[in-house]
Amino acid sequence: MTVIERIEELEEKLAKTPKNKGTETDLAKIKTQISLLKSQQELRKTKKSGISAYGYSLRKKGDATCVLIGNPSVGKSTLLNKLTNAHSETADYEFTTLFAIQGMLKYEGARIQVIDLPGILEGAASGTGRGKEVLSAARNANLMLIVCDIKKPQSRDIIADELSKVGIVLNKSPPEISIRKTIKNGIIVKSTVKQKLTRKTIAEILRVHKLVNAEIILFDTVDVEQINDAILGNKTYAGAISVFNKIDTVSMEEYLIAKKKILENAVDPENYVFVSAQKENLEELKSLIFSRLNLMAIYTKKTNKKPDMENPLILKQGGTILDACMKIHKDFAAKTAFAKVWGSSRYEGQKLSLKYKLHHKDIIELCF
Ligand SMILES: Nc1nc2c(ncn2[C@@H]2O[C@H](COP(=O)(O)OP(=O)(O)OP(=O)(O)O)[C@@H](O)[C@H]2O)c(=O)[nH]1
Ligand SMILES: [Mg+2]
Repeated sequence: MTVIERIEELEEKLAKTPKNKGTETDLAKIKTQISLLKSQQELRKTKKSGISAYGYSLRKKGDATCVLIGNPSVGKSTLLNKLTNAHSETADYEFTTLFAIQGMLKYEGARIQVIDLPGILEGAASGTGRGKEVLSAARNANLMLIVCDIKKPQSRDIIADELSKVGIVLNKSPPEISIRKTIKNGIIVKSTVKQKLTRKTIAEILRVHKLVNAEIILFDTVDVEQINDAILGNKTYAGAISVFNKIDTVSMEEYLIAKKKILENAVDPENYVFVSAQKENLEELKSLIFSRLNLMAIYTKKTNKKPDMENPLILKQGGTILDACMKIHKDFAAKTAFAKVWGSSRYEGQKLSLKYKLHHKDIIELCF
């Protein structure tokens, strides 16, 4: 029996099994066997076809990376050229861009790498065109910019769907699950929150994965798929912004109607922007990119000097004074005793310890 036949057989069994509390463990076991086989099959396919992101994947640079992804001719390269110093060829025919091209977006002192990818079509995840390679290059980015033409807004969902088929989860954080192999005592299930699945079911899922002695701690309420994903590590979590481009090609009235309809159907309308890459300045998009990358700019100053407002330190949100020191040089952390903070501190120039969590646009003076 081939792997595909085995998957089909299990899927049939799953469909036939009644769904109630009494069959929960059996259903979970079948689902887990299916995910395990699918992931093995995927691995085999990738190895056989030699799929690599060659030509599409670029080395990460700057403080964070985002990719432009979408159907052909929606204006990805035009956007790249407008957002960054790059020059990517643009033309009114499809598949103008054949390889990844990058540029650097400078915003609020941050250097954000923007990668322009070739256009992809529906079916990309199952191999249409070079879709699989392009999607796999997108996996490395911190943020996806899904670009579509305002006249064809449905293409946003098609692209989001293709990304999801290769295991890229958009705008969600991974459930917090910790799994640790142990040397004895079998499977131990611990949970800090109420679970829908029973402990027995959760333990059985681990056993299907051939885990005999292990401790699993759940900090979120999870389903079977999420436990499987955590064990197989086959999901990538990334932020996404949906960019509806070419608004200059429709009348004001058409634009307002289209925008209203798109936003009404959106799951996360706060991540939607409407632009004209050709005509507009793209301040709103730049600002959204910066905030969705969860970056913050921290300005530094020397004693009795004005702060350097040109070259801030770029930290991830939630970063501390210690992280700021490390960003300058690792030796700085050992030397620094505390910092004076202007901005988020209770009063100007408050002396705070290295553990203090900074906020965007704080000014700090490191004291030795
Ligand atoms: N009117 C108008 N045209 C645009 C806009 N953005 C891009 N275009 C045009 O649309 C065509 C395609 O733009 P590209 O930037 O090459 O599109 P792409 O998404 O990179 O296309 P591929 O590389 O083929 O996937 C070009 O003729 C652009 O000039 C826009 O905001 N308004
Ligand atoms: Mg292009």
